[in-house]
Amino acid sequence: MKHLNPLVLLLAFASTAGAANPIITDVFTADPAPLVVGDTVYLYCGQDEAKPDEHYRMFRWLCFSSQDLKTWKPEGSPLSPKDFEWAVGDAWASEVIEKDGKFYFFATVQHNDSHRGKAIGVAVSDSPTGPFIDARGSALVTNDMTKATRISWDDIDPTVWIDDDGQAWLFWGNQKCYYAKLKPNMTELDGEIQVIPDEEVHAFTEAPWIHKREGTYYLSYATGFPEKTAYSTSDKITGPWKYRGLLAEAAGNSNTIHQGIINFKGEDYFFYHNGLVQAPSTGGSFRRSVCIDRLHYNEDGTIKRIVQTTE
Ligand code: FUB
Repeated sequence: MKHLNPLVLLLAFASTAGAANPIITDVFTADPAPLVVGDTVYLYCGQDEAKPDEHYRMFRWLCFSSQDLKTWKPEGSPLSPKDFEWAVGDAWASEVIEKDGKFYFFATVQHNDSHRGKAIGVAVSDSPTGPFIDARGSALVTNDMTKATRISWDDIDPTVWIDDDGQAWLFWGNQKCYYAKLKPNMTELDGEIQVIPDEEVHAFTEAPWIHKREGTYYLSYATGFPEKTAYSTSDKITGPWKYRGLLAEAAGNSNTIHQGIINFKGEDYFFYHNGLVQAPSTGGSFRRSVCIDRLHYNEDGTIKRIVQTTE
């Protein structure tokens, strides 16, 4: 039998090591929010710590960094709900954005006033890896502010977009997609909270994410339940939005999928989570794992259906 050169074997392994889905295999990770800073992608996600028969148990957010989207360096936990004195737990979905050299961590938590339900806080740091500190000492958005509130968990899943004119916008929601301007300090809303009309976001569930390409704004979001990913487009950040169809089918063995989209080194990527078995542990809707797959556009700017892979 012909023996393979061990160096060739090593290089073959090294070129794929870490490239497989899920991208993190030693802990369960959910709600990916990727941020590009120069030649590095910082990935923020919640850690799922539920046992196989438990529902959400999420005590902290984790950060990982990568220069090639294959090898991920753990950067520890830059923030937890305990860092918001007015919160009592639940490290649900988040997004971090850079403005003027500072990093703003918009995070979903459970408010300590049970009438307020889930709420959105904002923490700030000079570094993408933290530590982040509460920038307000109170919730940025709470349940009693949104006029269309019907459930205690509708103020979740913040996503932030800074437009070409420097204006920052916050989008969030469950069942309804809300949006509002942020003041230049990034820590206060500026003006009324708006609601995107239902017909502009088809069967909106949660997890809005904004990105822009060639003058078109893309609003992607989880639709239905179990969730798939859908998207709408507009030529203005304030809409009106036109529903464009499905972007991704339901994620394996998870009721949620929660996507994040970036362009990195000229290529487009779709981050999401699934609940597939992660040897030697069982996955599921509350034991999720972050995955990455390629995102491709058609010539007319519509997005091709994401192919979920294990590679
Ligand atoms: O991880 C907790 C919640 O599940 C998130 O806030 C939602 O987007 C869903 O993924």
